[in-house]
Amino acid sequence: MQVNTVATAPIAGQKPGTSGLRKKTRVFMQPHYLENFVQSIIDAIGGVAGKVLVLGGDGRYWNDRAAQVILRMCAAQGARRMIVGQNALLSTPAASHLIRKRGADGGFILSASHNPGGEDADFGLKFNSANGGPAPESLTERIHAHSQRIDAYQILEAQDVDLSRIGTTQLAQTEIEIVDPVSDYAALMETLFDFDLIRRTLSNGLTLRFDAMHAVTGPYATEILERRLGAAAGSVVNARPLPDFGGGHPDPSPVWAADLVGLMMGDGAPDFAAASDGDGDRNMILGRGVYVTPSDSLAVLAANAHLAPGYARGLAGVARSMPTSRAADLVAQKAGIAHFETPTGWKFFGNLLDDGRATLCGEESAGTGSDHVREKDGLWAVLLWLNILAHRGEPVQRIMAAHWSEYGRNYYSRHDYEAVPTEAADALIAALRAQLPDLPGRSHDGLTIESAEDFSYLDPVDGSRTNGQGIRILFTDGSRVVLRLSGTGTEGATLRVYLERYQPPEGALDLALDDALAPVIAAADALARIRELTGRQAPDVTT
Ligand code: G16
Repeated sequence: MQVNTVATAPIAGQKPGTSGLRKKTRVFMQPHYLENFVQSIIDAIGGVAGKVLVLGGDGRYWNDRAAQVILRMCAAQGARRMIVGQNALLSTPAASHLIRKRGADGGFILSASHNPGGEDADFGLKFNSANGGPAPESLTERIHAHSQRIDAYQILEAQDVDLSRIGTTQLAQTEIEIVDPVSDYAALMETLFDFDLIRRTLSNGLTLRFDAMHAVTGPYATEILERRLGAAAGSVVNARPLPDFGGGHPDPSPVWAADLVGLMMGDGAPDFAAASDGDGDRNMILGRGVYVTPSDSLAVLAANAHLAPGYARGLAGVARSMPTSRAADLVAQKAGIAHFETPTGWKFFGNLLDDGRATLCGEESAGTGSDHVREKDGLWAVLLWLNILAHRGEPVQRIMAAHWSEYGRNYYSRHDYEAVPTEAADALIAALRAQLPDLPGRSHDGLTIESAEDFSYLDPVDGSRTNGQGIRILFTDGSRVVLRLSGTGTEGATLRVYLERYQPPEGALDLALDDALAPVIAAADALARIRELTGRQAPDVTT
């Protein structure tokens, strides 16, 4: 087979964001766009000759075509073996597990996560390293640098590989091993959780609904929840992955999974419900009559993880991203274990997990996970919740009430202003940054500012420092406002405003969220002049 060396030129903007490169699908489909980025990855990791790499994605529009290009480029450049999920499907956590289990040198994951899919929607590609985790900043910077000086890429001239049949085939000198995307992952889950106990609890009447949102988790959830654990047939809904996710946003949030929330707040709701996103790494947790915020979910999981066999020895520590509420810190403090605060982006948890300092990690953006893989893991969170429910024999609502009366409650919300002109968003952040030194001591809406800073993270494992990770303003009563620009959008800038107010156990634990947060919301607007500088009267999305 012939290897072609194709002349190309750098394409601007191939800078991986919070999680890989995400662009409009049509941008990725432009001549040379995908090839340039893949070649930049290959060059940044020192070539693929002799290497073993994993490949799969969330099944969105163009997933199959992009997978064939990556196979032809890796084969052209001497990869020893490519381990590919059947039909080029792999959830992000399953890909992470496969990289680790097979000792691979890394893997390509095709996904734009919870962003919608289709020719006029979004596409993405990220590279994970040999530890199974997202490429660290140092590598994503090298990838970007290569993309800015690329002049050629190499690709094999060959027919498509049939990815529908499990087994091993050959592409030039490269072995292509097509694997069942679900089985290794399901086996891993059986080692972590008490499947017998969960099975008994389900057969004794615990009811559940899992919304796979027509994304990649469908086959995983059907196999694990219905087949292995015996949940009633039909408990998993929207289970068939579709290239356009059925026209929806595969985003497990109260906004995009509103039907599920409606079901859980109405009569006849099941005991437990959950949803996952495009690539299966996010989760949303609901009980009858209650939505559990991702920050609270992390805290409850941290407090109860020892009830699952995989965590019976306790946790080494808990890590959360800076904008995530501080509820998990309270659990860690009481348990006398370490807690860490990292920048947004799962990649920042990698060193803490590899070094054994943190066992559980979580983010406000609907991600929770543990040291079983190096990505957040939606179905894992669902199974840990089920294990806890089965063990405690209490409904979700009662577990939440008990948690808050023990630790207090961190009322929490995130307001997103989407597709703001980039200059306006940058100007807002710059203006706020300029005032930071003068803020401590000032009062707004009854809240007095204790400290105000631009978050900078010193990685305790490798000593690297990451600056400019979001502005956080702390008030003397423990309330907090954080502002940062999203690193995953594909249109203009998304301003994220994270709002938190703490009530101690003896405080008011059942306020309406808007009432609890009203002073923090008012202070955020006064300080950052959000309405004035964005021209928006209200956030586009509130989660
Ligand atoms: C990605 C990252 C997460 C991050 C989230 C939101 O998640 O893996 O660590 O919290 O984006 O990031 P941002 O606030 O910059 O948009 P996913 O599920 O989209 O891959």
